[in-house]
Amino acid sequence: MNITLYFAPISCAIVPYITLTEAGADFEVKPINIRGKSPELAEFNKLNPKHKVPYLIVDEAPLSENVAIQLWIARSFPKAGLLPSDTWQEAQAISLLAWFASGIHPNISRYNSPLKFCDVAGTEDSVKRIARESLLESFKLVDSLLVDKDYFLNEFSAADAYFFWAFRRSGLFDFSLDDFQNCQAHQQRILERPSVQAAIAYENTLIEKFNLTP
Ligand SMILES: N[C@@H](CCC(=O)N[C@@H](CS)C(=O)NCC(=O)O)C(=O)O
Repeated sequence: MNITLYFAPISCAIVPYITLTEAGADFEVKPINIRGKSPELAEFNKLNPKHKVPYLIVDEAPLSENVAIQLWIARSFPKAGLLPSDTWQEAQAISLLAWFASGIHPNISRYNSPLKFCDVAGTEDSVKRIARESLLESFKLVDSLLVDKDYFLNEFSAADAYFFWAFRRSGLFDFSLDDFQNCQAHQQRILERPSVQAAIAYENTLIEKFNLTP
């Protein structure tokens, strides 16, 4: 099986990089800079009409959307235990993944690029304020889910990898996440995983190559 991951630094494409690495999968990475205007990005946008990473090609067939990508990785590499084998627990993990992808991620995007969401003059700060308030509300809820827990479920799962990205990405913004002690502890715990360290080391090479400011 040939697996290619289209990956951009500082993006949520780090989630499948982590889970493919956890799975011991053999995969090729195609790096792109989604912030720039390179020929690689133009090629990627032709290939993927959604213009978003992560984008996976498996034996020439494309798969988009992180939730589906996580489900595919988990089911293709069952020994890695990236989703619980119990059906109810698996549904809980997918519920978390879907919330992170559709409830939390869009507010990260709004805070990062408010003008993509409302271009009426003078509304930028308002879009950012509402996105920040929603993020803080979500992190408060996540913090309560992580009380006395190492992971969201019994073991590390794809949900931990996704939240790792969301919280880390939000930590690059200009507001404090210090109140969320359980999320902070979770972040440190996930950072210790070799898969995550490998993903970050690779991401750092691209941050340098593309001359990006995180
Ligand atoms: N719903 C998609 C969202 C993916 C997404 O928004 N990716 C961002 C990076 S974190 C992206 O590719 N942005 C490029 C752009 O908006 O131009 C998923 O869950 O995979």
